[in-house]
Amino acid sequence: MKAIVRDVPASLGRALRRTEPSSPIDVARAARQHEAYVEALMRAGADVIALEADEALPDCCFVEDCAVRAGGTTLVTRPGAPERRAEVDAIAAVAGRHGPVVTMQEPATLDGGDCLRVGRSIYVGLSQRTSAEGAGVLAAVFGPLGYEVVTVEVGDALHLKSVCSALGDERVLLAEGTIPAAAFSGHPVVLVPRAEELGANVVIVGRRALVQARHPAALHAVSAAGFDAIEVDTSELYKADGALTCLSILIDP
Ligand code: CIR
Repeated sequence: MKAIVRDVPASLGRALRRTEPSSPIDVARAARQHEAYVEALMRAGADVIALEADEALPDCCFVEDCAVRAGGTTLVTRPGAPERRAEVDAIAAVAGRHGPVVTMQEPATLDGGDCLRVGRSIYVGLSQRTSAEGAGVLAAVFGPLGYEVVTVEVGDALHLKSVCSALGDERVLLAEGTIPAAAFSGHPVVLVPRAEELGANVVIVGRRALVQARHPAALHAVSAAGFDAIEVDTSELYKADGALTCLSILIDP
């Protein structure tokens, strides 16, 4: 498996965020945490493709929002935040070397953080970033490839995957009290306490799972599901609302 990542820009302090963090983003620490994340991906067996940061794009390390990948095809998104739209160019260039690429056109908007693929299902969150038109494009691209696209109301969260992630090809790891488990019809849901909301976002690479450090319920859940956990601390990036999945785009062969 390959993983696209993008370095942390020195301008990260100007990244979008929903609330001001209690202390300012320490960009050097964020960059070290990002390096450790990339090392964890490699340790899990991913072949990492690292892109340089673009200082004009303070959110550029949150690559997940720029593309959705399934069945060998990449949908390059039109991110919901206008400030982030130029991030997709660098991602589209790399994706083009790994199979067909479809580019989303206006007025549709969609962030990859709103797309949760579990086996042959893709759940798409309708959020402040992802529009019904964006979800429609997702269905038009991946439906014919054999994926069932199901919309989910995201509620208060920034993205669907701010509160959940795929625990392999069958299960969903979900923070309790956020999205109703019934939204993931047909897929068993494993709950973590609301206090571990960030821990519900894990990255699975083969039999390994990257898990947010200091989230014991999430750690237990991934281990009980049979994955070898690798703990990663991205607390500094979380000050800009980034979780673990948002720092990479996984490319299955
Ligand atoms: C944003 O607000 O767009 C970024 N600061 C954070 C994006 C996080 N993306 C993700 O979880 N997929």
